[in-house]
Amino acid sequence: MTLYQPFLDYAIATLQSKLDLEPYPIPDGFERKEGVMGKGKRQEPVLTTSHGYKSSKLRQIRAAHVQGGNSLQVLNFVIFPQLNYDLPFFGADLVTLPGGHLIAIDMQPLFSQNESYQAKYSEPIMPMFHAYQQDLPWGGDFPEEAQQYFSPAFLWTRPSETEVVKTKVFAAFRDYLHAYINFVEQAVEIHDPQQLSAIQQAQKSYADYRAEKDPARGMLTRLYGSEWTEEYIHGFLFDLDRKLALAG
Ligand code: DBV
Repeated sequence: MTLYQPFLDYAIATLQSKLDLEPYPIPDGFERKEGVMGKGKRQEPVLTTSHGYKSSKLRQIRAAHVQGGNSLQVLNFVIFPQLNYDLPFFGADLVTLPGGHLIAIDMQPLFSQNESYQAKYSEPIMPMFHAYQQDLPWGGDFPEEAQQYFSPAFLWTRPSETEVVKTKVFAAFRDYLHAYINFVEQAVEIHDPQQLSAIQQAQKSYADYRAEKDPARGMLTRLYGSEWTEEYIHGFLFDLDRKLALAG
């Protein structure tokens, strides 16, 4: 059992029990990919698996799970709502590298500057955020241009102990997911053309940003080559552009 497998299992089982999930197609060649990290005696096999689901309100629920031994574990888990809901994204980037753990969990807003949007989707979770921040303090610098994509409840932390990941981070992940599912259950379809167009623009901006700045690009390219990696990023991890182009 690897560090983030329980997170993935919990998320899928919980979403499955609360929402009516269907599979989301994973393009050929991306369900499972093996590679090798490091050189000589320090070579480690690395397995990357992909997981995809959808529901009536959620366009894509997807995970990339990288398992490469004690010093390389990643679970990147993102939920992209359908474009006719104003729901935030659920985003978790759980990363273990030789230097330690790097944890990002958030409900990433469509409209970070909008007060009523914040009141609807951030304020209700601030008490939970403050409670976790006691044990999971702010992790320091992160890219300034990314700030517009995060909410005030952004949990960003760099725990040094693996035990903290297994306990506190896991608890935060579960609670954020439950709060997100509550938002999903309450969300009502949007019909106003102006609002729909703003949502589509915000979703595109987020997906384009994530695809362009994917912090895993270097690691994935070293493991699996650039052709595979670019196709993985644009054809599965952040595929909104392609889907919109198909829809015409
Ligand atoms: N990050 C992804 C995907 C990953 C992934 C799809 C498949 O978006 C992994 C895997 N994140 C990953 C790895 C690293 C990070 C780091 C491997 C380490 C990179 C390295 O050190 O080599 C939040 N993730 C990070 C960092 C941030 C985030 C801020 C540090 C980056 C840095 O130091 O430059 N997650 C990241 C982010 C958003 C998010 C910016 C949203 C806008 O959700």
